[in-house]
Amino acid sequence: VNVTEGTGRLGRRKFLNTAALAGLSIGTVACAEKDEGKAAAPAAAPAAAPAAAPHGASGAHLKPGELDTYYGLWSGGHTGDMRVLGLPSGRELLRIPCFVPDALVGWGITNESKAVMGTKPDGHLRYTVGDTHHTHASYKDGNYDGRYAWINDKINSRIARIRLDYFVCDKITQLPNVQGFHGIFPDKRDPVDPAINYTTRVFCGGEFSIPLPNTGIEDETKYRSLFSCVDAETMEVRWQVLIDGNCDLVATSFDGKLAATNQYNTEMGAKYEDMMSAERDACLFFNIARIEEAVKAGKFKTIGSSKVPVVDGTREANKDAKTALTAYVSVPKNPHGVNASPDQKYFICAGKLSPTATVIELAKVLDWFDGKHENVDDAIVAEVELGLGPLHTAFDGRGNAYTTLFLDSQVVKWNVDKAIAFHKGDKTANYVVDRLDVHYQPGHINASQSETIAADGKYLAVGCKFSKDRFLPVGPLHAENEQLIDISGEKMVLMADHPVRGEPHDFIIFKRDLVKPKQVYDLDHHPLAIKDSKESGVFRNGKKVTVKMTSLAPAFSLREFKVKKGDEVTLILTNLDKIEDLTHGFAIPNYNVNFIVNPQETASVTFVADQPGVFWCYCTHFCHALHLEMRTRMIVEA
Ligand code: CUK
Ligand code: CUA
Ligand code: CA
Repeated sequence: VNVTEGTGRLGRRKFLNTAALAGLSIGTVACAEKDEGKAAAPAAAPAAAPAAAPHGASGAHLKPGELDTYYGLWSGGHTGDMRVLGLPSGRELLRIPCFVPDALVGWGITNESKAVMGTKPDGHLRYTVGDTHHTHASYKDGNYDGRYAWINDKINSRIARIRLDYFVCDKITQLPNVQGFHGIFPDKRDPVDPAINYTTRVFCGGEFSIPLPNTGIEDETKYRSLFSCVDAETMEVRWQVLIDGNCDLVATSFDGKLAATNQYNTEMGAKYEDMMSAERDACLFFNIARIEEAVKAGKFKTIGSSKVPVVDGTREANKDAKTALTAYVSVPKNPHGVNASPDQKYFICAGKLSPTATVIELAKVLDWFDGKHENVDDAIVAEVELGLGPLHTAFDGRGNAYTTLFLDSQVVKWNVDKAIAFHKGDKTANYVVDRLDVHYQPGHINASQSETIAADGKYLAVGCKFSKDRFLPVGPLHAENEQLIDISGEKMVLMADHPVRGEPHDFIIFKRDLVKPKQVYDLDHHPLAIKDSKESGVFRNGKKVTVKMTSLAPAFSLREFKVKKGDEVTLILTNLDKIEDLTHGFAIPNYNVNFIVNPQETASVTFVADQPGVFWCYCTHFCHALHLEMRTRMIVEA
């Protein structure tokens, strides 16, 4: 397992370069692995390393009461939420519902959350499913600034923003004319205005090609994908780029000038065999300043009922480097992740169906746009073999990259400069530094502060898609295995396994002092806040009834309230408790109502009082010795 040379072991399984086998093997190797004896591998790897890691990063086990030093923001996968972890402990601290209703906080139940999620004309939620993959946070001066995080919903092409002061989702935007919105990355500064040294745009990759507009035609040669730019503040879609091929993941440069997406379907095939028919695909670069100039100059069209300007980024329209909006850099067959190195110089595409990583030098991409060299592929400074099924790459800030090898169930640590030297012809450059078995089939990987200028090379987390034998069996659905690795030394050291509910995909890890969470709301955050319990009462306007109530442990301001059968009731509840951690809940039996109000928070629900009777509305969140007594009666008169 301890193969340290850059090549060598790959030859025997080079079948990956041949088309049909490769696609199939991804599905089957995962299952076959255990029978091959790979499950016995942990004994050979330093898996038995004690929780106290030897290299200086502290162990994963914290003493009771000890706080973590890092936050992790994890995508929740098809539970449609974002998860907040403390690291290195791996303890889950919060789930932030975004795209999918959540019974704890009443997400999708309260009027406020429904307004964020989006409703149909009948008032019901438009969507109740989601599939989050990628989460990234806002930047300032090349590091996270603690304002926002964003997360994608692949199913319904929505982007959600999370406020990192309250750790809540405050806006969701659906991208027009996009299906399979996958990669997401905020820009890190403005390409033109040096004063804007922080995130103002978020780029979104459209993975599935569709007819534009989507008229339901079958001829897939007419399908196209769009790359979208969303305004970080307004969350409106600023512009889109019509492209050839598809988008997968997204990366942005530190100077704000470039964004890129890896493309696995340059063939624009509709069947997977077609999607892997070409030997090479692409990493597609976007020249942000030029795109915005083109939009300003009116060089765009719109698609269907969408008003969003769409510029032409297809190959045909962008042959002339000096005016090109896009550049298609060729990379081997069906690449997966694209990641920006913290030294600000490179984007790295992982090979997936090719056992390689491709290192693209950003300065040379900009040179091509400036007409300084003919062939944009000259920007490729390394294309080196790493192992089977490379997917995603993280960085330690010391010149090393860490790439997951899905098929090999390994993380490979490799030195970027040495890989470049090797590619240039120095065959003595041993760019592979270390390999570590992980359990099993890793997808995303990220290191503490990895894609910031403050990459600190302490912790590496790996999202293993299969956990197999690593946890107690709980029936057919296995937990996934998020593994934590100490990367502070030359050798990687496995620190801990963490079961996680499927399926996280991507995550970021950053120092705890980069966010300043607020623990109590400002009463004014809600225009309907009931600031004085004396404002409580039942206010009737025909069949519409507003019930205003406050909570102050252990009582609701109204001990009972009366409405009539058939009334449309809007109940507004403000929690007047100011004490940190003093949250109340509000449940109405048989009315499908349950939500919480945090200190000084206001929330409301609207429902039709269609069942007469007495309903004990009670506090669902333990708040006081008299929590069980904290109730109010809703009397619905027949
Ligand atoms: S994708 Cu899941 S492992 Cu959606 Cu980022 Cu690579
Ligand atoms: Cu209020 Cu429990
Ligand atoms: Ca392909």
